[in-house]
Amino acid sequence: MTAEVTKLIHKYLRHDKKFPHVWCPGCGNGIVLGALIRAIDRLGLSKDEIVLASGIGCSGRMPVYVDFNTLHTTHGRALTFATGVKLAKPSMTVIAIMGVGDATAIGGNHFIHAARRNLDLNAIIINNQIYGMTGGQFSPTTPYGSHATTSSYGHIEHAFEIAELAVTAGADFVARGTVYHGQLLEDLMVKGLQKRGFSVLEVMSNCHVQFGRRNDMADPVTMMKWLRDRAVNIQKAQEMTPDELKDKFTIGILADEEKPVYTEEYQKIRDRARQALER
Ligand SMILES: Cc1ncc(C[n+]2csc(CCOP(=O)(O)OP(=O)(O)O)c2C)c(N)n1
Repeated sequence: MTAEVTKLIHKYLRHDKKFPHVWCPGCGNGIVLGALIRAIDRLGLSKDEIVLASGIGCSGRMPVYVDFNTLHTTHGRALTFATGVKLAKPSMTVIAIMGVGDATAIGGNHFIHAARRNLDLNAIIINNQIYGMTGGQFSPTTPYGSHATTSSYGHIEHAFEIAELAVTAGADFVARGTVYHGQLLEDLMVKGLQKRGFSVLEVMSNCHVQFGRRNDMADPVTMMKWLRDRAVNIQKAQEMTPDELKDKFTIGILADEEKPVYTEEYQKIRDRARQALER
């Protein structure tokens, strides 16, 4: 381990209290956590300025391990808690880390409405194609035809494309990365954290234990190669035909807009209401 990594571990992780972690060996969640703390370190944000909120799931364990202000809440409700924190403490950098069930099944409505409102929040969604923690039930991103404990004869539903959904719902900043492309992931996190407004980062990740094992990719390397081979840079995708893009997904920045931010508009309303009462 390099001195730099050791420094980051001691600075940002609750390594002496909360480890060992619950994640399976080779889980992509560790890569997401690494990219997140490197991004925060690059931005020079103080640990006290950051709130990391989660729901329930393997990804939901992340706040347990980091030495920020942390909230480990109920399944599907990471964004609701994050919204409350941001409205009460607008100076905080508030990040919600979610699994696909958390963000797009039980929490799906919260997700699209947070995007529509353009709250100044950072949503990081770990898309591992499955419900990891509860044993591999299919999720809203399980690919058509693949296998899960609840679709053992092949999945007959079609998957959400989370980043595209976020763009359509109105998020100011939307990006997609993978756990294979580590440096890009870190750079996208830096950009998202710097952005005012709702920023969404979808991270294509590997759950080789619950998803890969049932789909001929039982080890992390095979799953990461599967992600690598399907990922297409968003600029390159513009020159490709729909046929060439079949079964691929784009990585990079999908949207970077500047709309009025809810948290700031809300403050203006409060000021106007106060002035009206004083008149
Ligand atoms: C209200 C409620 N419903 C269901 C559950 C059971 N449950 C816990 S985690 C989870 C899904 C986990 O999948 P995901 O959100 O994709 O996260 P992952 O574990 O894959 O990171 C479910 C259904 C729960 N804890 N609370």
